[in-house]
Order: sequence, then structure tokens, then C-alpha cells
Amino acid sequence: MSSPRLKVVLTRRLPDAVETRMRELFDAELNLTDRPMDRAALEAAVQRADVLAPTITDIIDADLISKAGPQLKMIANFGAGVDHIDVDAAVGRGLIVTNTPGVLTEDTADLAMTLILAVSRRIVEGAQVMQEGRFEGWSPTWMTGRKLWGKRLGIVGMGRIGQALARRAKAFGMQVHYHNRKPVPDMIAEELGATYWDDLDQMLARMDLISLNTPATKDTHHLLSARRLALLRPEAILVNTARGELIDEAALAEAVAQRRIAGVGLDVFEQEPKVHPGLLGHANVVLLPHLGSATIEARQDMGDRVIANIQTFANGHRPPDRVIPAMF
Ligand code: 8YV
Repeated sequence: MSSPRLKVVLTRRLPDAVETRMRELFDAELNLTDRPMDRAALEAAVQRADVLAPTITDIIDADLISKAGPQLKMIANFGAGVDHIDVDAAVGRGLIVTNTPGVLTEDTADLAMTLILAVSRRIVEGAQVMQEGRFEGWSPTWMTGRKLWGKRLGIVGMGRIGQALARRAKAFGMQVHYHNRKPVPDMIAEELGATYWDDLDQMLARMDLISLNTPATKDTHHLLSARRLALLRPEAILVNTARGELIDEAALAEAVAQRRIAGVGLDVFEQEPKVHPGLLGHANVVLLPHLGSATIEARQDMGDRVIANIQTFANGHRPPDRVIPAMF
């Protein structure tokens, strides 16, 4: 007799093809309304699911995990970042946690580059001028931004996305610098012409642009604190496509108000979907609604990775994208 199909609870709507395949393979429970589950709904979900497939909008903390029924075996996250999941608590309870690395690398690097370009070349301001019919003709001194070619970009976190951004930056004629727990292998450093800084403070104080590409962990919370933001050069541009928690948003708003930073591009926020009010209404601050992996292809690939992880587990094998606590 074949064993019953795994009950997989999806907390949000996923691409149609992903949901359909999930229904073919598992006893998949879809969330057709796409309304994020509140706490009570999540508690009920972990009491009936064999596998929970959450997203960044679900807080899977130790308390929620302690309320899971004995049938829960796996948390198969739709997304690369797992800072919304207490991985220690989950693994401590014997659950398998997986994520979807790799498939959103290029898209997130594209978005970081988009923000770098948008802030440097005043793209949003320019587009607004056109939309509002305020273009009065070309002028030699009007709407001048900053050149990228020859500028120094400091990448904080040289993992997959950091390296993908470095490749783009190199193609734009920028000098790549980076801070990471350890240097990348020589071959990669040579390919990227990248300069390593073991001391983040030293790097921050010297760069024309800074991009954050490191996961949110207890060690990286407010990595860009008020003290570190004060190290930036007044001509510097700061871009964040990783996690809002990496920056002390109130301190950043103050730096913007005091014109201690030339420009800011943010795709992620400390209290999403809220944005610190001090960051709104500035021409030199470009804000996007967490679009890093928002391409049709990446979201499909993310869903396929979730399915592959669950299916591998269902077949009695070790899922390819297992998250182990020491990883983050
Ligand atoms: C995802 C992300 O869209 O994968 C990540 O870590 O930040 C996003 O781009 C989101 O996490 C989906 O859960």
C-alpha cells in the first residue's frame, strides 16, 4: 500500500504552475486569497501540516514552532533568506528547514545595480519631471547626477549575490571592494579585480558607493549603525537589497535629513511594509517595494526549488537546500 501524500500548507499564493504541480505531487493546501496568515492561522497550520511552505511574511518563531503538532516534519521556505524563521528552534525540534538559494542571485544583483544607477543618475526624479509635464528643455547644468565609471563600490557580503553584483559593477568600469567574513578564493578576486577589507569601518570610510548583500542574522543587525553611517563620505551612495534590519533606519533618516549622505536606494526595510517616515519625500532617496526576486522566472524557479526540496524529502533523501543553523 502506498503511503499517504504529504500535507503541504502554502501560506501565500505561488505561481500557478507551482501550485498545480504541488497539487499533483502532494496533498497541497493553497491560499487562494493570498492574504498573509495571522498568528492564529499559522498556529492552526503547524498543527495540521506535514510540511509548511512559508514566505518572508510569516514569522516562524520558537513559540510558533513549540505549538506545532507531532506530524510537522519540514519547513520548506519560499525564499533564500530565513531570518523570519527560528532555525535553531526548528532544527532543535527535529524539523528540516530548506530555502531556495541560487535562483534569485542574478535578479537581486540586477536590482542592486538598478538602484545604483537610479540614485546616481537621478532616474526617478527625471521620470517624475516627464510624468508631471515639467520638462522645459535640455540645460547644461540641470539634473546632473554622478558618474559610475571609475568609482569605488564597496560590497558588504561577497556571497552569490555580492559576486553577481561585482561582475556587473566591473562591466560598468567600477573598482570593486568588499568586506566579508573571509576573502573569496584568489581566482574570483582576480576575475573581479576585487580588493578585500577585513575591517568594515575602513572600507565604509573610503567608498563612493556601498551595497549591502549579506543576510540578516543577530551579528548583522544594525550593521550600519549610527556610528558606522557617520563614517560614510558625504558623497557616498548607499544601496540595500538584502534586509532592512542591516541598517538603523532612524539613524539613516537622520543622515539623509542632515545631508551627510549623497543618496540612498532601498528595496528592503526594517519593519516591512512600513518605511521610516524620515526616508520619504527626498529626491535623493529611491525606495522600492522589495522587488529583488520579483521576476516571473525567479518566482517560478523558487517554487520549483520548494517542490524539489519537499519531493526529495518525501522520497527519503536529504533535501538539496537544507538550512543548518551554523550557515547563517
Ligand atoms: C523573496 C527574498 O521574494 O528570497 C529572499 O530572501 O528576500 C525575496 O526576494 C522573499 O523572501 C520570498 O519569501
